[in-house]
Amino acid sequence: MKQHKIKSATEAAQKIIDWGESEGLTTCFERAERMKPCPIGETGACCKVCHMGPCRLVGPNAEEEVTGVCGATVSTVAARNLLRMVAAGTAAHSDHARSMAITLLAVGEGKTSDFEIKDPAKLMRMAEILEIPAPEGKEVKALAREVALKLLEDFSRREGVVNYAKRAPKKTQERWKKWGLLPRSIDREVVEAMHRTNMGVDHDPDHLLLHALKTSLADGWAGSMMSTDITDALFGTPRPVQAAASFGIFKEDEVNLVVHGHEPTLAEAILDVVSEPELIEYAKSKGAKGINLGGMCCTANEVLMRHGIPTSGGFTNQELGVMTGLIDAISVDVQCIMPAIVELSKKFHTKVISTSEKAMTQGAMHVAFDEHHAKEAARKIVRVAIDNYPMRTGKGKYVETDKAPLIAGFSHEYIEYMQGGRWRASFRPLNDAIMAGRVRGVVALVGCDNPRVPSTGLFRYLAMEFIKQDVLILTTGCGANAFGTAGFLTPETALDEAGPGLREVCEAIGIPPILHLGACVDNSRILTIASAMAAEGGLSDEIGGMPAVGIAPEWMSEKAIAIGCYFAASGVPVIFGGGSSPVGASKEVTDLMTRGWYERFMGGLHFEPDPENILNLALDYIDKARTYLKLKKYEPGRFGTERVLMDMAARRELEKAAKPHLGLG
Ligand code: MSK
Repeated sequence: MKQHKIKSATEAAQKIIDWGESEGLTTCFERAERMKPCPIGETGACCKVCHMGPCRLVGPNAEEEVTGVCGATVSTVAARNLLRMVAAGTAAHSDHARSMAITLLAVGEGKTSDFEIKDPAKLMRMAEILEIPAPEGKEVKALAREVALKLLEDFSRREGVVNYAKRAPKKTQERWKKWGLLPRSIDREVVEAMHRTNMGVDHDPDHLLLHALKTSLADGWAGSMMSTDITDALFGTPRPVQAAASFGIFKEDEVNLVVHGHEPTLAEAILDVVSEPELIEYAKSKGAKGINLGGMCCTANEVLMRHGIPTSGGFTNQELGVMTGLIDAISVDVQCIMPAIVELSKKFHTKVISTSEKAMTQGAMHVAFDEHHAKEAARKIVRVAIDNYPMRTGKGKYVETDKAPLIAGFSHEYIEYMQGGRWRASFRPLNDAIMAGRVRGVVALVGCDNPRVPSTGLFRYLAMEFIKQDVLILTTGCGANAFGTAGFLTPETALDEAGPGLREVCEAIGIPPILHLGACVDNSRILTIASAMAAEGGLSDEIGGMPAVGIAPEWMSEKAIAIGCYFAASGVPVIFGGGSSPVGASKEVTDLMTRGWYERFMGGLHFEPDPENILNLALDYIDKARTYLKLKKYEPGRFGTERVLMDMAARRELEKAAKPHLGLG
């Protein structure tokens, strides 16, 4: 019997991969094996910004001796390439944010009746931060309009600073000011990045890299943060919800419709119409018992966080989902959609439906979506899925039993609430737990899953090691999907796997040791949490210096680089795993991004392929931060019998508040 190579650490995914190989089907896993990365481009040593090249800056002493035709050095080229990645990643998150702001404006101006403000309290908080005069006296729609217009200024302001930069701790802002990093507006920084990296403009690696940080801050503290806020205001701020993950979410006797991509607007409209009696009747007329909505990638995270819609997994699961033979239609919006799913879907019965005017896929059917006629498009899509239900051929590998329970929905507001209830919401208990050494530190394990490593495997390995060592994990994006499908997003994971200090904290509050914060755009929630922890006191008074690290172990997207850079500029050491460094050709650039950025911002960006080294480097950063903050030395196993985190009355109140949401009581 043919031995299959392990390509995914998720058992169900591996079963489908094996089956696909035996059927001669092509997936990203097989293509990743066949398509070796270009060794020159991989390390940032290829310059193709003009047509005298592409110039390949290689050789034993390339950094000292080789230049491109124009004289650009390896360091200039590597820094320029990195800046272009950051600009592209920032553009992606922020254009998504622009769509959200435009939707908010449409709601505010009464130009759509398909959406409304579901969380007026969140809108009010945004208005207060944006210093909109007398927000409490305003009608919700009028306020939505003002908030939208104010946030839309962040795209095109010529001078000044993006609105939300003031949400960062003062000291963090001072560092940005000192180094000229305060972003003016999203479009301005992205355009300037493209200008500076055009042939013959900015050649100084350090200067280029500083603009990479400035551009990334426009992503984190403007585009991504406003997207998170607007989405919460429109569709509800997440609170813990129970749901399920993996391919077992598909139902054999129901129409399976999957929402895939990133933008939540259409998915929300689909969710609204999917239970309409006419559509249910229509599904029944085709022989189905009902309509089953599932998610994929980050659109999945959006509807999972707010409504408990189950997820079929992250980026590398998209082709495998089609190969179950059970998806009747997959509606895609923007970002991280493999064009390969269209060809693959032709071998099954699945209909792929593109919906964004920005994102056409050859061979897919297109249903145009816009926020003014959202439900109309949503109904069309649901009907396509229903019409396709009878076309199932029976071909596919359905992993029937594979479905893991999970708890998601940890917005920063809820994390604050769960630590003190409605009236005493704060980050005090978490800060205290870190100060005492119960919780050693916090790691954000985020970002893409990747077919070039056993997909989701690095997430699983690192998460288990960290929680054993009392490190609390925050997760977003496909990392969160990886943990969901692994069954790690339950409070039981804390009981079974966490170190004694972390277990106590998780038990007291009733939370998993890995908190699902949302889609990749919701990494902004981590910035908000870090700022709140700094404001709470007892740890660092800025984001830099916290016992916290960011890790993207399997990254692949330019968006991940933008996220890594905004974390680094905000004061968080970040480690990218999985493969080689995109600036590996230049020691100078590598040194600037690690040592140089750490000296200036207390953050930095490492590329480290070895999982054990990632673990040790992260723990080392955490322990160094503990020493720097003069906190108690972390001692493994020190806690576990005594319970002094909160007094009993406080804990009872917390448990009473948390249990119904967590389904524990
Ligand atoms: S979808 S950017 S593979 S996290 Fe947000 Fe996942 Fe990475 Fe896309």
